[in-house]
Amino acid sequence: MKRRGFIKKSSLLGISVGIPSSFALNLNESKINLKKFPIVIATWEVKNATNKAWNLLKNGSSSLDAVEQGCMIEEADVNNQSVGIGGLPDRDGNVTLDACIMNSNGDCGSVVYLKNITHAISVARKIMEETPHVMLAGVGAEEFAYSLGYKKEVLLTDKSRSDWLDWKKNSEYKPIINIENHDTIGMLAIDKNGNISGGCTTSGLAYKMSGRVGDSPIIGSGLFIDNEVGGAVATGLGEEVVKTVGSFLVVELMRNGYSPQKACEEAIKRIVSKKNSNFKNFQVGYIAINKSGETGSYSIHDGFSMTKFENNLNKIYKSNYYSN
Ligand code: SD4
Repeated sequence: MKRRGFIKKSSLLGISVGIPSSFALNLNESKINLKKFPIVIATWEVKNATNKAWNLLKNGSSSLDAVEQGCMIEEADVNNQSVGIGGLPDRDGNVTLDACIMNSNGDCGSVVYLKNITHAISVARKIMEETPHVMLAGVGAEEFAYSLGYKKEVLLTDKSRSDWLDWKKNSEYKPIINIENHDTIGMLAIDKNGNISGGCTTSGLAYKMSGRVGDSPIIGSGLFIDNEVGGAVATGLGEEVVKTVGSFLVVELMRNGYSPQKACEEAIKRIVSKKNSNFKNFQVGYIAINKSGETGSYSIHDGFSMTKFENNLNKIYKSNYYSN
């Protein structure tokens, strides 16, 4: 595929230009087959997480409970160095977590720069449900969590500490292409009633500047749900996702008739076709689901994958990608 072949100048407001009206999603006429549900998808290879979510969904839990508890599996996994406990620290050695969650009513909660608490996704949910706010940061978020009974924990494991000390020898900061099979977890689920929720949780970029916050807790960038249309979630270099409001863009493209796959592809094209984009040096990936349970995933480079649990099958799908 040639780059110039997909350079588009369309703005967010103009994205429906060129889409035949017959192709655009007619929300009233869309036929939802509830028999297809539940379904859950997640970024990267996280079968344990999708398994947890699926079991809850099968037993009639809401998509919100499913994505929260699915994300918690990865947050608690000390071997996943991109999420929760065991996450790689910033360049000063602090593990700081970002997360957000969004339900089918369009309510959302987000936590940024959270220290000392593994389950950032649950704190985000509590912010959504128990405060008048959407987002809490840093010490305020931590104090709020303690007020709910969360315990202070040490998130820097021996392994992550020694990786950080190794890194400090050269202190080279490069948001290089990401080819690990574990990463930020973004999860989207549709429950038996056809309602969509999503969650996203991360320790952010390894060795980031102190105070840096990425896309993952930013509603519309790291995650967006519109229960009439679908949901999307992002992984990779957050700065590039924020600049294109990536997840909202994917959902809005689906509203305008794109399939989840095409919507992910178009959102990646927005990043790589930006003037002076140095996309060769970083990775971004999206996954998406629409109201009928169709899914898509796409990334800039090879190495991205999606885990999907549907029809009693928990499977990893390698994503198509734009370029090597
Ligand atoms: C961030 N998007 O903080 C996250 C990191 C990530 O794959 O997803 N890495 O920018």
